Amino acid sequence: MNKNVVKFIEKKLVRKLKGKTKRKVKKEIKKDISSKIKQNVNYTLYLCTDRGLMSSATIEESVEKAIKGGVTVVQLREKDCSSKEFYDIAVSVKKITDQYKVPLIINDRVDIALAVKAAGVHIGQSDLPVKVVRRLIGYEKIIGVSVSNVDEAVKAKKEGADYLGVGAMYATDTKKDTRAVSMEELMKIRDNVDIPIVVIGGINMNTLYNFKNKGINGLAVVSAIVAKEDVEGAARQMYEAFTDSKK
Ligand code: TZP
Ligand code: MG
Repeated sequence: MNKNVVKFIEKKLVRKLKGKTKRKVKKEIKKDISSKIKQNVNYTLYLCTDRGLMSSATIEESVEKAIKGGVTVVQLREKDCSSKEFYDIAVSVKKITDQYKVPLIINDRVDIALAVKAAGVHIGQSDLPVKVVRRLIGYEKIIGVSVSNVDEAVKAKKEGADYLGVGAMYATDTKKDTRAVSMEELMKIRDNVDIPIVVIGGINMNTLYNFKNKGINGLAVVSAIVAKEDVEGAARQMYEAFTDSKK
């Protein structure tokens, strides 16, 4: 364990031991450690999968190539499949994300996230409320929430979201039923909410420069990675352009 984490736990211990039961203290410390670990998630290049769009023969191949190129988080986002199929894919993709130590987030489905021991779940405005998801999934798991305005963002954070997906920043063929988010609204969200933000919707090599040096933690991308012939190269190019560093 790193020195800072040990120091952090010691400090918390001293403060929390005062007049509390051992069980309560243990629970609170676990909660604090989880939130510390969750704060260290690297959201720089956040891949959302889409089997319908991918250039690769299998989703496993698509995810592995993307990770090799620099993807730091993978969200399994598979619409139009049965629970069993979604579960099977999740088990299989989790083997790859575990191998590369990349967090796996499951779109929509709390049950599948729990079943495969994923790092967390991503929910939208018409999914289960954040509070309910938190109660079901526990404080150790990551909850990401899609938002399109500052009110939704503030509410999501208040109810326990760990990060926000803000979009759609640009119109995209990947998802038609989106609400447009202006740069002004994005900046308002950034100023009012202190959890990590990834931008989504039409993020590619032309648009990513608009989000540099604006306090945005990462780029959430579907087609500009999975649909490209060279998935690894596309991810690498985006990672390097956004971070100004080599991958
Ligand atoms: N939510 C808002 S836009 C979007 C989602 C899932 C799709 C983004 O896809 P792409 O191909 O990166 O524009
Ligand atoms: Mg959803």
